[in-house]
Order: sequence, then structure tokens, then C-alpha cells
Amino acid sequence: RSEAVFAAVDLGATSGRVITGRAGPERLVLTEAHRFANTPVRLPDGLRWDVLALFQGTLDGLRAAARGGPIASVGIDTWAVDYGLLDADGGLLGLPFHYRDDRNGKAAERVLAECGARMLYAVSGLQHLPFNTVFQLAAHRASAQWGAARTVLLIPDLLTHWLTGAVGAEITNASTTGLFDASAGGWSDALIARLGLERSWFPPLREPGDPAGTLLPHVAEYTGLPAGTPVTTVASHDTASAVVAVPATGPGFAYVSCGTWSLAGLELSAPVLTEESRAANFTNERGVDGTVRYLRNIMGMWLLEECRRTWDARGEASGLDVLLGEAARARPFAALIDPDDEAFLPPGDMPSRIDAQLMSSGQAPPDSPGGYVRCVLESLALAHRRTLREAAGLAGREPDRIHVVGGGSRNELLCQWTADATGLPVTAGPAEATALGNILVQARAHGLVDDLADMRRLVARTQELRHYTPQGDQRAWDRAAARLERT
Ligand code: LRH
Repeated sequence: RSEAVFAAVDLGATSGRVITGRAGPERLVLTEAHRFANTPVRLPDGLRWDVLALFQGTLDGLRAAARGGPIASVGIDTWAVDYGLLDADGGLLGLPFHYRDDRNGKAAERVLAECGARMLYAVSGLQHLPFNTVFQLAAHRASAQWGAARTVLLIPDLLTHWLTGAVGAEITNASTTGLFDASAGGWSDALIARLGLERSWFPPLREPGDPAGTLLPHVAEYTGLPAGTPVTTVASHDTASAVVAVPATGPGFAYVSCGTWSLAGLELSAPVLTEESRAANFTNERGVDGTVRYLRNIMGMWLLEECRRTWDARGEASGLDVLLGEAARARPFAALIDPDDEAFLPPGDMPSRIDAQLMSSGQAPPDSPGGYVRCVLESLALAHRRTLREAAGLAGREPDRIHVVGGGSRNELLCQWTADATGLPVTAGPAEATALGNILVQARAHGLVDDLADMRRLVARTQELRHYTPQGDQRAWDRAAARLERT
């Protein structure tokens, strides 16, 4: 058999999709079967994911996919770090918390005081983010649910469990918990013990490509997929899947996986666990085939999405194209922010928080939505520059090209400005990198493609890409970067 169709369940922070992909040695074609909103819900005790709606959307999506013809297997990826706790009967204990909930700050401080940031980094190689699973678990400890907990499942593993009944922990996502040993490539028994967690709560690890189980009879019946349809383990961390589908044709590339977050970095063959790397807050997340995603999280399109949500709520909505047109005409470098300010993390009024940062650094707030959009996009381009240059220095590897993948690759201003700010050529696309990476790993498990290089060549040959060369005034970007550094 030279081709087959696979279903990718790809859940992002704002929407979920089920996408089918026809894959073969010379073909890779996606079709969206179903898209649904992912709307977090604020309960009295915090911001939660509506995982039941996400599971129902998954089931409806698989049903829509099944109507399109035979499906060889199903794979699931979502955002990282968040989890559900299961009791001894396998029941879910409460709705999973959203990583943007504000419960984690104090717990993170406690864990750092107990274990030390150096020790945590030396083992896990994980950047410090207040919502790393390890800190969320520390915040969860005080709850009544804690005593009944027996298993921790990250979100894609939880959905896989509900589809198949099987329990496992996918390795790329496990590496975002802070409880994973980046050098040994397995759960860190030492960290788990040190944090007073039970080793038995963390299921056996699965590699992308491993079988995860087969659909439960009631799932098969509802979706119309044949009983026995396999669920294949993919790179269940969405960023890991996206990086699989970077259409690189050589080794010297950097990437920016650009969506709600901008994840900017390099692909390495071994983690960098030095003190300099820790101080610069770079992460060593696990990719497929033992690769390491050496990157830093940048606040990303979230800044723009939250500005637009604020304007919509005030009845001042404009379409994205209109806003981008205004941004293109707005004055260059009028206002620059550091996107990594933790104040930007929670949901809420984003323009006011941008104003606050600008005023505290002696800059005037923009006077139009287009001005805000320009401020955000120029600041993100500068953050891409700074992050990629630091990554290159710390890893000792200079990239010769940047691949921008994910939804943000459609944003021409951001891609051009990233090229201009870095002085490197940018290849933009595919926008659907995550779903493509999910499908490709399934296709490989079915013997239709080979190694990572082969998967990437297939993406480069079949997907629409755009190319940007650095242009404009390079020195203006140098000056802007220096100005931002000073503030
Ligand atoms: C992107 C992402 C990122 C994580 C964040 C929680 O969707 O998975 O890699 O840091 O969400």
C-alpha cells in the first residue's frame, strides 16, 4: 500500500480541529473535517479547560472524518504542560486547570526554594515558566482531590485514554513537565521523589510512532470508525509535531513555531544544560527520534489575540486584514515592548497592559489599533532576533535560515520583519505544521515515510511556502534592539 488517510486531532488554546491527511511517499494533502471552539471556563476556584467539550469535539470530528472514507489511524496532539488527575477507578478528579490560571506563582517559588533552580535545570533542562507541570502539581497539593489521585495524565494522554481505555505518557509532552530527565530521556525518579510525588502516578512512556491502543467499542460506534481502529502515538506536544513538519532541506536551520506562542530556537542532538543556558532560560524539550528542541517561549500572537478580544468586547472590532493594513502604515518603532513580561500571561485587557509597560519605560502608548498591532509585531520580530541569537551563542551553532511555521506564518508583516530584524532569510509555512507533523508520524508508523529528513522533504515538496529576504534598513533594527535592551 503506497498511500493512506490518517486523522489528526489537533487541539490549540483557542480552537480544536480534526484534520484528515492523505499521505504517501509523494503526497501529503490535508482536509479539515471539523473545527470547534476551545473556550476556557472560569470557575470560583480558577480557570479551567472544558475537557468534556474538547472530547466531544474530538468525537464529532472523528465522525466527520469517518464519513470521508477509511481512516488508517488516529493521533492526538495538544498544548503542553496541563494535566488531569485520575483516581483509583480511572475517574477524572475535577476539570484540568488552564496554564494561564494564576494559582502557580507561589507554588513555583516554594518549589524553587526547596529544590533550587540549578538542580531542577541540571536534571530537566526546562525553562522556568510559572505553569510548568511541576509547579502546577505543587499548587494542586493542598486540594481535597490530591489524596484520591493515583495517575497524572497530560491532556493528549487523557484524551487518548478516553478514546482507547489505555494509559500511557507520550515522551515529547512528558519532557515539558519538569519531572523528566533530559539527559537520560525518562521520568526523573530523583526529582519525583524530591518533590514528594508518587512515582506510580506517572505512566510508562511512549515514543511517537508507538501504538497507543484501539478505539473503545462505544467510541467506534459513535464515530462510525471500524472497531479496532488504532490510535497511534504522535508527538503529542503540539510544538514537537510542528517542528517535525519544518520543511528544512539542510541542517543549519532555526525555527519559529508561531501561534498563540512563538517558540523560537534550534533543533539539537543533545541538551544544553549549562549555567549560562539556565540563566538565559532556554528549554530542552524532547522532539521525535531523540532530538532536542532548544528554544525559549515568546508570548507570541496571544498579545494580538487578546488585544482583539478587548477591542471586540468594547464594540471596536475590526478585521485582522484591516488591522494589519493599518499596522503596515503606522510609524516604525514608535513603541516597543518586551513581550515576555509575565503581566501579559493571564487573559484580560491587553492594550492597557501594553500601555502600562510602555509608560513605565517612558514611551507613549499607541493612539490607534494599528499602532498597537505594529508595536506587537515589531516587538515580536525583535524577540525572535534576540532569542535566536542567544540560542545560537549558547548552542554554538549559527543558523543560515529561519523557518516560520504555524498560523503566524500567514502574517506577512511578522515574517518580513523577522527577516529584517535577524538579517536571515525566512521561509514561511506550512501554517498547518502541527497537523502535518501529527499525520507524518502516523504515516511513518505505517511504513509510508522514513526518517525526519524524509518527512521534511515531503513537506517541502508538497506544501505552499513563501520566502522573505532581509530588506529595509538593517541599522534601524539594530538601533531598535538596542533601545529595547536599555528599557
Ligand atoms: C504551544 C505550547 C507551548 C507550551 C505552551 C503551554 O501551544 O504547547 O509549546 O509552552 O503551549
